[in-house]
Amino acid sequence: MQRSILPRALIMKVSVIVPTYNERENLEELFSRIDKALKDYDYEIIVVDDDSPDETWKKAQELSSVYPVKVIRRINEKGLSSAVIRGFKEASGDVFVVMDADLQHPPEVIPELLKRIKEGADLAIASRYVKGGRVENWPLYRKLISKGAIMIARVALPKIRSIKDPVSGFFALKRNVVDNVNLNPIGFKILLEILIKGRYSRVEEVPFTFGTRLSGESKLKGKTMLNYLRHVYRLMKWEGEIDRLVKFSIVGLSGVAVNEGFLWLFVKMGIRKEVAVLPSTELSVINNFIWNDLWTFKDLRKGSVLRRFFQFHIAALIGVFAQLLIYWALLFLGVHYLISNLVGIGASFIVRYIFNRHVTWS
Ligand SMILES: Nc1nc2c(ncn2[C@@H]2O[C@H](COP(=O)(O)OP(=O)(O)OP(=O)(O)O)[C@@H](O)[C@H]2O)c(=O)[nH]1
Ligand SMILES: [Mg+2]
Repeated sequence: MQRSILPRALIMKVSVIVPTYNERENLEELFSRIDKALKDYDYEIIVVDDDSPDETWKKAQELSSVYPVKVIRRINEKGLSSAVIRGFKEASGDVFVVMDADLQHPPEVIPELLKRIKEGADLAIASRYVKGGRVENWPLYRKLISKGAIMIARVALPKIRSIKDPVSGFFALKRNVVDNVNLNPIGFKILLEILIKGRYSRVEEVPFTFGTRLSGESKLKGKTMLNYLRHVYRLMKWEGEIDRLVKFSIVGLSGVAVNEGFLWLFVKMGIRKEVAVLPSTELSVINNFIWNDLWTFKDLRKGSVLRRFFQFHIAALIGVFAQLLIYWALLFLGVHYLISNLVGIGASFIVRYIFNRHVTWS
């Protein structure tokens, strides 16, 4: 349908937000391809440039005589996420699209993202990791780092565990997902921030091929994994997941006390030490289950308590296996047995927490 014959109010306006830093060479092709892709839409492009030395902002201003481009030149601020957040503030559309300037995000995918939004999604992610999506020309190590980073986020933040590419830089969203939401500009994965703090109910992923950079240089290469982990940690805190971990640890410690106490009691009662450890351990598991169910995960109780009780035992068993595996492996590598055991206990704690958080109280 031609936009000219539709009443304006019926057409959704799209704001394409493009953060840039030294992307002068890419703008012309980027704008022309966006323009083609969005020929059926009322749209604007918001370029947020951090005073690029190659004068990207100037080039964008020049091109604004040909395309509907609004240029924000930030002088004293830097950072990808804060640039996107600034773009949200400047945008006048009902739907926002966020994408890179270097054509690794093909503009031809935008109509599919918008289609999903029109069909009811609040957020549509162009995804490298759903069926049909892929990354071009990445060496194995970069793929592994990317996948590993995503896995960490999905495990640490259960809210987004079903999303395959929660760190994509290419996505579309309804304006109200982020309207009046206080997004933190520190992390550079703005989508992660939106997925945790935004207001939405339906998210969809659209496959796309993440291409090779057309021109210019990568800016994020030097950014460390540590930065990313800090971001995930902050979001865990925000979600209350850190509080949960702390509660789970306290309950675990109470379990140690229960275990030791009953072991002492049973031995005093004349039960053989080799045997007394079994009921005392089971009593500590029961103790831990009760407190975790009533306290740590009280907001996540669903269905039958027996099912949870059973799954909690499975978690405990997996924990024991993990502990022994690590213990024996480290012993084999020549590590001191007490250190080996400590690392094993740590591993057991982590697997038990993950299993319980994602299965028992999911
Ligand atoms: N405004 C602004 N834009 C930035 C900043 N850092 C990166 N960008 C832009 O954000 C987008 C993504 O950055 P890239 O360097 O392409 O990151 P990448 O795609 O992970 O890395 P490559 O695969 O090497 O390209 C590009 O459009 C950059 O120009 C920044 O500090 N401020
Ligand atoms: Mg890039």
